[in-house]
Amino acid sequence: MPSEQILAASAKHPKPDTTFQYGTAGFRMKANLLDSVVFRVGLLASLRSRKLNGQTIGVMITASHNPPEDNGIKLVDPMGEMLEQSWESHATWLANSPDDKTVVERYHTIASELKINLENKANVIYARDTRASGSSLVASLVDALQSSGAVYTDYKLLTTPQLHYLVRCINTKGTQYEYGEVSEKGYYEKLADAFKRAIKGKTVSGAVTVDCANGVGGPKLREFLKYLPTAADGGIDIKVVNDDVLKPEALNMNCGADYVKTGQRAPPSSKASPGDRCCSLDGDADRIVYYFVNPKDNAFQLLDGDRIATLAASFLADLSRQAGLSEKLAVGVVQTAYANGASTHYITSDLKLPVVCTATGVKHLHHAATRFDIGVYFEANGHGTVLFSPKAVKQLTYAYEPQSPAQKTALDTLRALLDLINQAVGDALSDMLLVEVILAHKGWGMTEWTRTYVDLPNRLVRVEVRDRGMFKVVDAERQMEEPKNIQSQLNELVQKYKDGRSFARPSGTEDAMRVYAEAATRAEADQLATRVADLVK
Ligand code: NG1
Ligand code: ZN
Repeated sequence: MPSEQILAASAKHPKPDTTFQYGTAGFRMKANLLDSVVFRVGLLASLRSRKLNGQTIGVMITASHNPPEDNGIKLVDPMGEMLEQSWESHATWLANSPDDKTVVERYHTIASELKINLENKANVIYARDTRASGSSLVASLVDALQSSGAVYTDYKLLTTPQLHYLVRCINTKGTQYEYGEVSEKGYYEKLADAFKRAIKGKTVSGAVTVDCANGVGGPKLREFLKYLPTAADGGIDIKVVNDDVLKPEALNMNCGADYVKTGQRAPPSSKASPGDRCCSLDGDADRIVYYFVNPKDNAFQLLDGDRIATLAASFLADLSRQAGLSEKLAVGVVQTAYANGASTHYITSDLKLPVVCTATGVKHLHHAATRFDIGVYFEANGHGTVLFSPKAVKQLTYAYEPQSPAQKTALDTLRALLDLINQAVGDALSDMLLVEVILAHKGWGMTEWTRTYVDLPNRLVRVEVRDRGMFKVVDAERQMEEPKNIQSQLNELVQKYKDGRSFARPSGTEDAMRVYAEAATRAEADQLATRVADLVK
């Protein structure tokens, strides 16, 4: 009997005295607290697959940019998207069951409330990043999958986006939306082929140095290089750095996308010369930021998610115009309130494209991007991708007939990008090739890219508060509704600063408030952030 098996298996994974919450990035915390959570998420993965008539569900064990001693777990839905939001509360509820008996009871309650036929097949695939705690957490996951009778495949070490890719490939296999071959090799082949088509006739100038945060992106990028043409063959030269995965304590330490974005500086280990094009991935390779040292003034210049979004949006809008498709396909950009105001202004005033602002968390951006035919979404921290609607896919792949050789050329590039860009989730390796392709097409170096707009000075601060639950924010987290008096005081403060903008919101991943402020000068942005922080303290 599965119930007895689940009960017995659950007893091997006792819950510590902690309250868990499935947040913006699934469950994430110190790895030593996660054993019971992983077991219970495994049970939920079985239920989710059964609910969806045996479609394959993904489980990723990673804590992304967090320190090496952390880990985390998240579920991937059949098309490679994040777990449907309504299921997050089931995950939280199951994870907080006080004892094994309650685990089994809640497992059955979820099944009966959601009318899940427990006789249905359950199919689950999983992978992990390079953290030392990963393999023991996988063992807990396997206990759950076995005791709940799921069929499962272990994909071992993968980047988060690679797992999302595989889930989508499996569930679209044999349909008209077939996404790719179901293997890691299939992922490299698909992207490498798309890259070759997208870069055709253009030259990538100089090499790009990729800091892999000493995470899973390192070995995966090295493997990927075997499929990518070098510059000598009309491709790209990629220098891989910070790819030491044998020293677990090196993960995300003084390197990686989060280090670079938060500190606005290159990793101290960087040997790049002024002008060199560099980028950094995070620990599970779903985020990327670019940067370089400007040879003119030796100043460090960051090109974050906002820069990638604006670059991609401008290129895709140009291509769709050149292909004769601009009337048919609506291009738009999705950002969060953390996007630099200068980038938003550039998109609306210069690119003349619509911008939608959503709450923090990729699931919100992803959802909003599906409302455009070509929806570009990025968080400022470098997590994002571009989504093509079913209508866009139809136009690009067969419905639209180009009227001239120029239109045909643009259409071919769009088609290549459709395959190059990961449609399931933000993917640092795919995003990097996208950026490289666009720079090559535009004939731009880092200086030209930087010149598109000037970032407004900004400051992000973390504020410890007694209870972040008392803060209620609305309007894509830009307005504070509760406590009642704060927003009007915040407005008064903001008015005093030229180009001032500020908001405060409770973090979804840490027990703290985050305050963001921007203004015309660095000193003013700092001051505004401090004053708003004082308001919420
Ligand atoms: P929180 O802790 O809710 O601010 C952070 C990032 C998000 C997102 C999530 C998930 C900032 C300001 N916030 O969320 O953008 O990436 O983590 O990892 O960067
Ligand atoms: Zn990540």
